[in-house]
Amino acid sequence: MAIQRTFSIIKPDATRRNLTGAINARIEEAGLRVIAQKRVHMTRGQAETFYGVHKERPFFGELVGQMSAGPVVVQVLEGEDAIARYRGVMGATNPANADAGTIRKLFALSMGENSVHGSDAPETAAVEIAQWFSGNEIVG
Ligand code: 3AN
Repeated sequence: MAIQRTFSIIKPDATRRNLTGAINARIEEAGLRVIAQKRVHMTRGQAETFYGVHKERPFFGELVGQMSAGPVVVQVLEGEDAIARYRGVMGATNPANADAGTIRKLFALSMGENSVHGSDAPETAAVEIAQWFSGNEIVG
C-alpha cells in the first residue's frame, strides 16, 4: 500500500478536555506521522464549508455549532494507507459502536462530540487539506 496523506481534526470537545497530546499519542502509536498541525478556532462559515456535504442532514446545525464552539487542532497525517489506517484508529462515528482502544471509544462523548475527524477518501482528503493548509506548511 502506498504512502498517503489524510486530514484530521482534534475537535472542540477534545481540546476542551486537554486531550490533544493523548490523541496525538494514539496517532503516532498507529504509525502515522503528524506532518502539519495548527490550532485554530473555526468560524461558523468555515465549519459550514468544511461539512458542506452534510448540509441537508438533520444534525447539520448542531454539527456546525459544535465545531465552532471552541479551538480545534487541524492536522495532516502521513503514512502507509493513512486514510483507512486513521479511520481504524478513530473508531466508529457513534462511540457506543467503536472498537476497544480506538480514540472514539476512549474519549468521545456522543455522535456529535466524537473527538476527531478523519477524511474518508483521497479526494476528500485533498479538498480538506487545501482548506486549512498551504503547501509550505506541510513538511513531510
Ligand atoms: P465520520 O466523522 O465518522 O466520517 P460522518 O462523516 O458520517 O462521520 O459525519 C460527520 C460528523 O457529523 C461526525 N463526525 C459527527 O460529529 C456528526 N454526526 C454524524 N451523524 C450524526 C448524528 N446522527 N447526530 C449528530 N451528529 C452526527
